[in-house]
Amino acid sequence: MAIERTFTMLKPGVLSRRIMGEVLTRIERKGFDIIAAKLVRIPRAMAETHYGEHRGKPFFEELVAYITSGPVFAMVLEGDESISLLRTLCGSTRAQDAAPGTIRGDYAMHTGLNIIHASDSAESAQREIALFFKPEEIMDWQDGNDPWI
Ligand code: 3AN
Repeated sequence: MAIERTFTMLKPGVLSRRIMGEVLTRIERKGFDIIAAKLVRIPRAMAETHYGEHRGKPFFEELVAYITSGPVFAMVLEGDESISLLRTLCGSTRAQDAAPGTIRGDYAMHTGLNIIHASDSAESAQREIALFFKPEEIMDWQDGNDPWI
């Protein structure tokens, strides 16, 4: 067991398609603790930092344009092995490979519009959490009887 924190954001299409509740339900039902959450209109420079590893790739401009096109819903999730568990729940990056039953598999037709971001490693999670949240915005709550972590 290793309790981890991971960063996730629901991309602009989630808000405009009014499916935030459905996606959040999947995240909560799985058992993650939501320990921070807010709507963010990402400035271009912040988007370029967040997706820095993709700078120069053919889809970079499209990615930055999409992620800055409207508010995202950014969250910090906590739970046992949460980084890899959330990646599994999201499904594959490529729309054609995302299995039905995963969030991307059920809600995304296009790789560039694949509706959710999830950190891919402990290092990315730490960097992304720090980019989006101040320490005081993270609520480390425990309900005292939480069987899920
Ligand atoms: P993931 O988000 O699954 O970690 P990354 O880090 O490879 O995948 O890609 C970041 C984001 O860039 C993806 N969520 C997707 O929106 C976009 N993206 C990745 N590969 C492509 C591609 N071949 N064409 C268009 N967009 C892409």
